[in-house]
Amino acid sequence: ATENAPAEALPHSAVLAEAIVDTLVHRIGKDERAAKPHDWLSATILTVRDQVIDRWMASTRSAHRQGAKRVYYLSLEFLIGRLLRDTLTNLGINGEVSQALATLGVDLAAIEEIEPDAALGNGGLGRLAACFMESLATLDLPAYGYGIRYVNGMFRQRIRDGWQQEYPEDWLAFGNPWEFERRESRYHVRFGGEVVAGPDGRAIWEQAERVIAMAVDTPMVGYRGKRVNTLRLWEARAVDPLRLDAFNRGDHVGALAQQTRAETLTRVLYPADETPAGQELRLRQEYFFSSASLQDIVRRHVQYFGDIRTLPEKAAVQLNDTHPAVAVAELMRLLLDERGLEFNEAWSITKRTFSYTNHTLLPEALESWPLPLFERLLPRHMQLVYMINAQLMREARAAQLEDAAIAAVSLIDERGERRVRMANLAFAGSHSINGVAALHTELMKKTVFADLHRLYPDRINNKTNGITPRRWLIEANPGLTALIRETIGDGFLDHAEALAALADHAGDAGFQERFAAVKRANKVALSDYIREHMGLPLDPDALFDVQVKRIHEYKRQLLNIIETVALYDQIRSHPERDWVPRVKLFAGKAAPSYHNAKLIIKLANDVARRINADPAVAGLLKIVFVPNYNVSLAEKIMPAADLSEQISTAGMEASGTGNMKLALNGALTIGTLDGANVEIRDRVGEENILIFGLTAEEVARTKAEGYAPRAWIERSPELSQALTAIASGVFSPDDRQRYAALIGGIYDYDPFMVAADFDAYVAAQREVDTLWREPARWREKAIRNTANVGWFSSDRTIADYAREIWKLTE
Ligand code: 26R
Repeated sequence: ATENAPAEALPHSAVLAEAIVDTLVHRIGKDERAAKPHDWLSATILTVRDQVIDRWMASTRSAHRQGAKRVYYLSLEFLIGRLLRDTLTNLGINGEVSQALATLGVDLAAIEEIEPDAALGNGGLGRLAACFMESLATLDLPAYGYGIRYVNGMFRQRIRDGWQQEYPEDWLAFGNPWEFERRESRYHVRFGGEVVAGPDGRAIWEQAERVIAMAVDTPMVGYRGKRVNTLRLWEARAVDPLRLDAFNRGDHVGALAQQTRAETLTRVLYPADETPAGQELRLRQEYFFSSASLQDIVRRHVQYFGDIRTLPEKAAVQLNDTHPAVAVAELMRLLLDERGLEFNEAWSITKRTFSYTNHTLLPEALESWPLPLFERLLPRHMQLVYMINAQLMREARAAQLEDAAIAAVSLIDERGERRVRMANLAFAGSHSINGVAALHTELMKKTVFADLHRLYPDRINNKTNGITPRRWLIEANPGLTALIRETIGDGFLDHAEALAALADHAGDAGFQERFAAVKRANKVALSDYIREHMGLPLDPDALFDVQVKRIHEYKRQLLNIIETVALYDQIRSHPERDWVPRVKLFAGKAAPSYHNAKLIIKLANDVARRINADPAVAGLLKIVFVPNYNVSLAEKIMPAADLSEQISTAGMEASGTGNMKLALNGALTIGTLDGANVEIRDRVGEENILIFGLTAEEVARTKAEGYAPRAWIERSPELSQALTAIASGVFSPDDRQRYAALIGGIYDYDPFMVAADFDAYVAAQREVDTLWREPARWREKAIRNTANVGWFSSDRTIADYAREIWKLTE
């Protein structure tokens, strides 16, 4: 009956319902009765996607028409998560789609929940790239993200007997309805071979192995659907997928060898953060996507603007850490060898085009490649690195740097086995080098980049990280969003800093009640999830104390676990005291090769097993390690947290972004003066955050003066007892030696200053208890956290990049 009615006469949801069924039938090939949940998911995504495409093409056309400068964000990682809810929110069609599906007997929330996460990243750096893509579109800035389409993203973590086990994450198993293969956008990427001199003296790179990079595009929708940008991920394909001669000889495997080798390139994400992979495949991945991206950028520029020399006016290429740093040498190659420019002009174009973000100061995370490997894989780039280095050395001499400083700025590390330093290459080839929080940027100037900073004092600048409030407030916490809208209106939806108006209500008892009710509902929802998935019941009225992030020694999950053991001891010894019921929640993945990180996971689980089963603390203390932390799980945890653990050794966490997500959702932070915690304190006010421990300067000084952890341990009975208990096997009766070395390391080395900070941490935790017993005070502080962290919106971060680095806006 509706068939001939004009579309306008129908409610939107009815039109949508028809469109979804039409998609289901004609593009998926199923009818309503045969459709499985995944078919409904695909049909819904494809239908929604249709609404995105017009805006997407309009966005591309308008950038072209205006001759706009474009941003290119090169990142080996994009930790996107799910896209359906995000897209519905940003298009403002959540309600309609939900209604449309309801008329078809389908629950939107249920199909949202089966969308796999696009987990093409490890942690902070990859998630930042995803938040940036969303904010770039929201701010209506023309931008492309460039990366790799890993067939297997971040591994799936299972906990078996308390140990982490890794399984491949098959996010493409049901296909990926968001993406578009661009079969026409292909480039050759070369490896190996040799460089010979051409007749005109130009370098010719020949006899190289070739691989094809094919573009696969995903639309990135901004809030209010203003703009749709492109995330372009490269897939590796063989030049000759099938060697028919070999096949016909009966060598069926050999005939496909090239295809297999090519596919290996974009098969898996390296699951290590902070410790460099070091293998050849990693360097191949880096060059593969850098080369394809730069070829694409140069092609687009020349096609639109005709002259390669205007590239820096029309393209800003941001390097997300050093992972794409080889792009500096690749652009030089394209300019010299393919466009015929002279070195000086090419070098000037390169420096004006690139900028580089540093995300870590940990020495072990600074990438460098053995020179023989680099030379064998990229012989032409090796020459270019030497040419760039010669120029750099001349400038260093001219600036009268002493020999030690010259050795430090060199692109080649000459100490021991010679290596190419990717951070120095990225620095030398960029006009801007930024840190990700104020403290981190200052430390960059004083430590790793001290000498490069002396040589080029105008380059280092700060851009404090941010998070997108769409995913991390509006979508993750609809209850809080609704409450805020009722209270201060809708302004904060478009300008996160308008959340500040909430502060006027922080002391209002009625508002506090409602704020607390939202938090409680979120805690019930998380408890339901944990009961369903782990069989563990939690008390939603307990204090939810969460530490969720990659497992790493510098992040000090161990400090938290040791404090938990000490607390357990205290509760048992003083059962008459007024203990605050707590749930200590941990989640996070360890790099598969990171022994101590995996042992810390096992310890958390061993401690949980013992404590959760002890009637002496029942109702007072529960420990839970939630498996497989990812973006979707974070969306459930952030809104349900009361206390946010940000307890890294001062000076080691570049920024942190989970700290921002938790504060935005009304958790109080217990933390060190590290990374962006410093700026969070500045904004929420000292009285609304619990800061403890050594400062970065004090850490450095204590170490310089000969830190002796054993002495600190002996002075702290609580710490001694907890360490002894763990080391002697109280929590590991099946293997009493399990933690002997881990704990022994704290006595003898303790590079992460667990012993030095322990007592201060315990004191801060007892202050948390005191506050919690006064709900009005706690709630007021929680509200002030939400009110005061709008500045940490990635919209603000991106606006700063756009103005100060990319020069897109005034
Ligand atoms: C070299 C290679 C193995 C590698 C090293 C480090 C691969 C990945 C990483 C991840 C690092 C650089 C990372 O994620 N850093 C985090 O970046 C976040 C976003 O800026 C910060 O908030 C966070 O503090 C920092 O650890």
